[in-house]
Amino acid sequence: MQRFSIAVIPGDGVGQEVVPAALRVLEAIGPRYDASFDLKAFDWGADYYFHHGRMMPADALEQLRPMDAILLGAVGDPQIPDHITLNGLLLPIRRAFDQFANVRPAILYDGVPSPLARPGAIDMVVVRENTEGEYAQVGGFVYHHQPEEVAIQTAVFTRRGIDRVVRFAFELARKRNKQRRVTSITKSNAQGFGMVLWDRAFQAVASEYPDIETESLLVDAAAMNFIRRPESFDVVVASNLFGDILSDVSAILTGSIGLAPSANLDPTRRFPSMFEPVHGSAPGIAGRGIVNPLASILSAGMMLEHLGLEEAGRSVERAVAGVLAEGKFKTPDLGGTSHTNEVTSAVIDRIAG
Ligand code: GGG
Repeated sequence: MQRFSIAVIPGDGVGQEVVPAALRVLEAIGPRYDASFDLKAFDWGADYYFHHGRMMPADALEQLRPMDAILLGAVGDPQIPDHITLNGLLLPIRRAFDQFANVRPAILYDGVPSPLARPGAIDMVVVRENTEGEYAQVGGFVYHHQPEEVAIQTAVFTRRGIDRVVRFAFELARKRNKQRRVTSITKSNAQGFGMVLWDRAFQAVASEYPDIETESLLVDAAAMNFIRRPESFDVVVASNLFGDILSDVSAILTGSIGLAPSANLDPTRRFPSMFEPVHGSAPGIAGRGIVNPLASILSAGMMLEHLGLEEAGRSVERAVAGVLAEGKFKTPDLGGTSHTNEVTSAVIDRIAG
């Protein structure tokens, strides 16, 4: 029996509903693959902030460091500015554990309506640089809170940071063995330093992969082409901000952000990687039992793959695809009336069957 220690951070809003759904699936699948999960729950997030003035304790990273993986729900609360919730929990974890590749697959499953109505045609992965770029939090205020206030926000691009995420994207294109194409996204016509460095690094790494086709797009053209020809994308590699934005586009093209999983990977495996749905805390529907649990369940499937339980991960994805294709249990974001628990049970039934 393989045992894995999993840090569980449900966080805020619908995170409190989708993480228990993913845990139900893990509980069902573990025995089938001779694996068990030692879960350690952490009550960090907005409620913790209201009591302690911070999103997680000072030694949070030390508590997480020995774990095999982290399963996260969502962060964000209407009563707290979003930059506090994000910079107080999500971003420090990504940076401290060098989770430099944020992998966000977008697959159009059978049975899911897409605004572009091209069933089966979309199967792409956005690889988002996850530790630097526009999210580096370098800058400051001058004349803070005065009428002449000035804010400076600097993006940080390092050759090491670009090289490693671009190389990860090429390796992923080889491993997927689908279209064998990597598309790089920048705005290097306007951002003449960091993104020019990105273009140069991309070309240099690409020369090591003559078997993989390449494409470079400015982010505005990429936004257009995600809509116009989504089927042409295989692996897309982009900076922290552009990857975040484009993966919301790819999520909605494949039916719903409620179906979009993600993995924050430290591919070197020095530190625990973190798995979370792309969606946020969705306070508008939190507590009603109608949030789509599938993004969180698919994220748990990605965690299983990362832990070396590849077949278990694939069986989670097959079960989700089966539930979607059948179309009997769908949450409201997909046009249905099912509850979170019903969709989760349908996935578990398929795993068991
Ligand atoms: N599922 C995690 C979550 O709450 N994401 C919301 C969010 O604002 N994410 C920003 C980011 O991924 O950078």
